[in-house]
Amino acid sequence: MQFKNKKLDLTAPRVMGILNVTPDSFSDGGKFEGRDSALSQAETMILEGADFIDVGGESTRPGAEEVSVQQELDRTIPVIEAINANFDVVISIDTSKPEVMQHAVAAGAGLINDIRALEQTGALTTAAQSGAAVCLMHMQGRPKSMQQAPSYQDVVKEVTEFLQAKIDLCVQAGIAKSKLLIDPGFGFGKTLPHNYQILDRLNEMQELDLPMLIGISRKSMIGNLLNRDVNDRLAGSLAAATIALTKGASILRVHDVKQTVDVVKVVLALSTYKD
Ligand code: 9MG
Repeated sequence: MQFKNKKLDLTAPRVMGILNVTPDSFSDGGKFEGRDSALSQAETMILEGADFIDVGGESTRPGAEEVSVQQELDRTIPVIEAINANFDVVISIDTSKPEVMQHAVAAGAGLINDIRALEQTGALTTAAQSGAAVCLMHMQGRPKSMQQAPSYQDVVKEVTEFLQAKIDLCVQAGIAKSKLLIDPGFGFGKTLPHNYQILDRLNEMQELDLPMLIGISRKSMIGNLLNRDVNDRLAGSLAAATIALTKGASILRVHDVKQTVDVVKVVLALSTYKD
């Protein structure tokens, strides 16, 4: 798959390292706010095997406050420029704001990761004009209130239909299907049972015929199930990542790159050594 000027083969699963340059993200908020600490964390994750670095300047955790365009630009653009100047990795920009998408791609991002699936005014056109790849994620509601009363008849069917409609909109706007990724949006307007139903039936979403990106790392679907604090969710996250891989996930968006790369290698060994 092409990510602006970088190409990555997605026939084997890939790992995306999370780099939140925010003061308030749920797991790593405040840890990598400065350019130097962000660059050093990017380097660590690349050395551990990350093929993507997802740079985010606004927390998307439930209840998070929104930030201004300028704040998001100030947080993300210098970091993207520095990663682009120093490393050969696909940079993803985690944003819903068209202005941030445009500047981020100009600074070196090859993937737009939008949890709002290009719904903000101008986002669809900006993404199409940028030439970057796009990850379309499902969310019911908005981060501030999405966990208040999520409701579905058939969560997998509804998420799949939502993503199909977004794919159609992108293609109509001139974004080639070959530039799209899909993501069911674990934890975004979903209860614990909804999240595990999606994980169990992830393979059904392969009918959309696009690579799937999955973000489960350290989320409350792990913490609430196991009654674990956010820094004690590694084993649960790796178990869920393993299941996601066996059900067709192509990219795992994670905090713990080294351990997740090991999971990918173990899962891949099944096809390598098939008799
Ligand atoms: C930014 N962000 C937080 N969680 C995410 C998830 O599950 N998927 C994607 N694509 N982005 C996410």
